[in-house]
Amino acid sequence: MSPVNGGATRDRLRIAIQKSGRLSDPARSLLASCGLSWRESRDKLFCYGETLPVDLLLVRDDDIPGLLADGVCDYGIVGRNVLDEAAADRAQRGLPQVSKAVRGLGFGGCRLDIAIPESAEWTGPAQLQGSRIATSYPGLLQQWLDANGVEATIVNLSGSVEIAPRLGQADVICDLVSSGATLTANQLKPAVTLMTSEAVLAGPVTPLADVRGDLASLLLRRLDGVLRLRDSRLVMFQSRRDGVDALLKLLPDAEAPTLLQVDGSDKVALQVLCHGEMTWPRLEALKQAGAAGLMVLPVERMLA
Ligand code: PRT
Ligand code: ZN
Repeated sequence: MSPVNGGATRDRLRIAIQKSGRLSDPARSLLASCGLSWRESRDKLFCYGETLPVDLLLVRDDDIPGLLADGVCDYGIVGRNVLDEAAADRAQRGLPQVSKAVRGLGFGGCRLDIAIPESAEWTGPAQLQGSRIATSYPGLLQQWLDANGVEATIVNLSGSVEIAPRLGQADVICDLVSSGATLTANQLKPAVTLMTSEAVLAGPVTPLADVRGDLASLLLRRLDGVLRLRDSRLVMFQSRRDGVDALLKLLPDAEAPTLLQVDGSDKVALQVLCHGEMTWPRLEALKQAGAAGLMVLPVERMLA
């Protein structure tokens, strides 16, 4: 039972997302493509759900794990890095885990790397023995140091981690990296990856028992449909009937095809739902194997 609201149940689901930042637009549009819409409040911190009783709370991403733990929100969209750091902190304080990632969402991808000065050579974790490492992820870093038997001083910074070595605050850093441009601009280079991250839907370890549980199931079903569709394409082509097996071998990510006899010929028309990217080389390989009239169509909606 959630400790907030006096442990009372709520009849509306509440989802926390980042108010502004890298994850806010993709999180909103993902939820919108699940059929949710909201009435914006004047303070823009709370959005009342219109199509379904699912409200949004717009907050700083770092606050999301705490809001979930306190039962203020039921679900949240947050970087796995933030969720895992909060979990590491709870573990260190001997607290039970109350939230977990329930779905990877395929955006906000990055890595948590240890980066060292460009001029240094990376020889392995032992090199960090006795060093000072600046990071905003002390819990995850400490876990990695422990796992690698390294004793180092963690310099906990909430921002501008990458300039810490130049300011003499630390020897190396442990920070998020996506393109690597920030490291290069600060004469640093990636040495080792502690974790790869993406935005996740975080939710309760124990499923919600009241009406919010039903709402969550509905939302997850829609979300699965949306996520599945994101890379799905309907591929249509014709081929000789005896060439179909060879063609389908080139589509290992396809679902069972629909075959239609083309009148007055030995040809069949095929419709196949593929879940991988349909690149030009893949299409050219299909053509080479006898596919004619190839067409790749986006799929707008699917209900399994
Ligand atoms: O205000 P609020 O606290 O909500 O936002 P924030 O500034 O803490 O977060 P924000 O919007 O920067 O990031 C939100 C989430 O996006 C992170 O928790 C990650 O899960 C994800 N993400 C993906 C990133 C990056 N890529 C990223 N590159 N978060 C931060 N960075 C930073 C990194 O810290 C470094 O400073 O970008 C810089 C490196 O980028 P490159 O491309 O130069 O390597
Ligand atoms: Zn933040």
